[in-house]
Amino acid sequence: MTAPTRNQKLIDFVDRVAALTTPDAVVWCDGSTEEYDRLCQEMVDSGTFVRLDGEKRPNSYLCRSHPSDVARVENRTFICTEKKEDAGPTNNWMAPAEMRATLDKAFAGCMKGRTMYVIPFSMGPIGSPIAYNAIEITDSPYVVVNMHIMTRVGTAVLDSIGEDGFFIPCVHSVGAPLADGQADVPWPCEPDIDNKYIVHYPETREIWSYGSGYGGNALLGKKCLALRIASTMARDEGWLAEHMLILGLESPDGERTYVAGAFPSACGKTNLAMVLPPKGLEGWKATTVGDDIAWIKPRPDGTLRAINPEYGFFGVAPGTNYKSNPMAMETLRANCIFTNVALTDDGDVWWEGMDGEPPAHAIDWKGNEWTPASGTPAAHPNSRFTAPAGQCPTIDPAWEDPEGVPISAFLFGGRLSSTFPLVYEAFDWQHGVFLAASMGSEATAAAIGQESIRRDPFAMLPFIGYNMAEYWGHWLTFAEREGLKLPKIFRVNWFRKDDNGKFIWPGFGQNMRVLEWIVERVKGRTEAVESPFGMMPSYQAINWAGLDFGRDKYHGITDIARAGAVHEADALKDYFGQFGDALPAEMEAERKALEDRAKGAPDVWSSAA
Ligand code: O2Y
Ligand code: MN
Repeated sequence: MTAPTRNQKLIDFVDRVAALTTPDAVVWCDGSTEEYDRLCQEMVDSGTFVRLDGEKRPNSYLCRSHPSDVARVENRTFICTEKKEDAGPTNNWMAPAEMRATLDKAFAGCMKGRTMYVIPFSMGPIGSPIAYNAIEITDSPYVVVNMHIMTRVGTAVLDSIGEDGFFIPCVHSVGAPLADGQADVPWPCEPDIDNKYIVHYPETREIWSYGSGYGGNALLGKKCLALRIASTMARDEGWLAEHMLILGLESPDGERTYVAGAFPSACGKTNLAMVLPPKGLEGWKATTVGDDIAWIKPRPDGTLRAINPEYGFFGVAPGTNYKSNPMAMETLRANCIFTNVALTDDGDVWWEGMDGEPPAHAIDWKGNEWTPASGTPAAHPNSRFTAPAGQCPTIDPAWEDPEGVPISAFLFGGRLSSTFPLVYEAFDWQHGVFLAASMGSEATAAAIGQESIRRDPFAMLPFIGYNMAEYWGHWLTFAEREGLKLPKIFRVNWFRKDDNGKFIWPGFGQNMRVLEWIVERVKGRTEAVESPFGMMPSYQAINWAGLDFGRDKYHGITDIARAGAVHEADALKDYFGQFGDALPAEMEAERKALEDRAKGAPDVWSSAA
């Protein structure tokens, strides 16, 4: 096939990869519906896809991966910078030359017997000043159709790259060449985990992925490009590439405020991205711009404007239901790909936690007969839906605006059963960076106040493309930039428990009450009380209309035990220690300030009065 571009760099890149991997054919993807439908049909014919019932789940497919290829492989994910310290202590590092030699061997002939697809894609609206173009080369048709949903794919991207425009080269292979006459399998991949490689060269902006066909390992626009490579580009170019949802919050007077939020896994990030205001807050509206990644650039008017670089949602299926996330359920009605969920007898999908009774019989994610008595999950815990974002009923009217949306507040969450209050606001930008750098979720709870926190700074631990401490320094520089309208920064925690181990805060739609307080703080319309952790709402500062949530319960989710706060300041000393000289002095200064405030606080500090 002749290349549909005159960009010599791109033609050379494709030729080089084809010469190395020796596919049987090279296909340039045009992003059309015809292309999507044709590849899906080919995968139905080959046994990779099951077409779901046309009435129940129109234009949708089920796919089962190899049982060994079900999630991102963090221990096989590498950041290859010339100097080890530039990758930092939280990343796997290998020298670029050594990795290139290893990958040259792995990729040699690896596409034999397969078609090599060239996917031009844009992360963000094509041509947006916040977006970037890229090319993914892959030998997986599953990747092609998922990329159709997750990114903007096609000829318009080639036009945008033009004859000499910039693009980020991404190379992916499932790592399963076919010998002459060898039959293919439904999910080809390299079964040995030690032979899988998810490799980033941040200095030259390249991605090479070998051996896995699953999610973040293979859809290279997502974590590899939009976070690991983009975070390095953002550092070098003065912007932010963040693991954040983007949410619009429209008050009863019609004014819309945008917030971006970072949450570690299992904190309900997708649910919050599609939150519905609860009874009592009917005048409020929440709109979805993005559920996972935000690219945020300072614009000439001093605002920080964000785009969702993605075009679809790649969400965890189990636990998604009409109570936890009604808007996601509506988004999934048609035109979706489901990976590793169960297949019901009527040709629909099912997963643990879906509304209603489990089916009496299904085919589980491994393709085996399943009943509720089987004693194994029908859907894999990391089973996924790939769904077009534009189908979400709460999608924001500006979600495709090339100029992005102005961010007024950053939220940082975690899953913590004690000590950390429902919501608190940073005293200033530097304190906010400290709050984000120290966030995480609970690992174990040996005793109240003694929890061990698995730190996940900015929810970027697996996704930062350079030294984590230097990344904090990058955030700190925003305070020094002239004319920037800095968003306020908040920490939130929906997960405090009572003495019986029960969650106190109802969460889900009720989180809108916290978001309302945050908007009111942004607008300067409500007071806050100074606590050891930050500025907090008094009981009466929260809008309780429609919810019976008394002052006693409020104590339970907002009181701060001095012992817990002192313990946190102590624990952070060890945590920050690993970054050595790279740690910005401001982080230790903030840690010390927390220690002093905590030591000077009463046994139990309260804002509930
Ligand atoms: O398991 C995977 O390959 C996907 S991981 C993922 C997918 C969507 C959004 N976020 C994540 C994540 O790990 O943060
Ligand atoms: Mn994510």
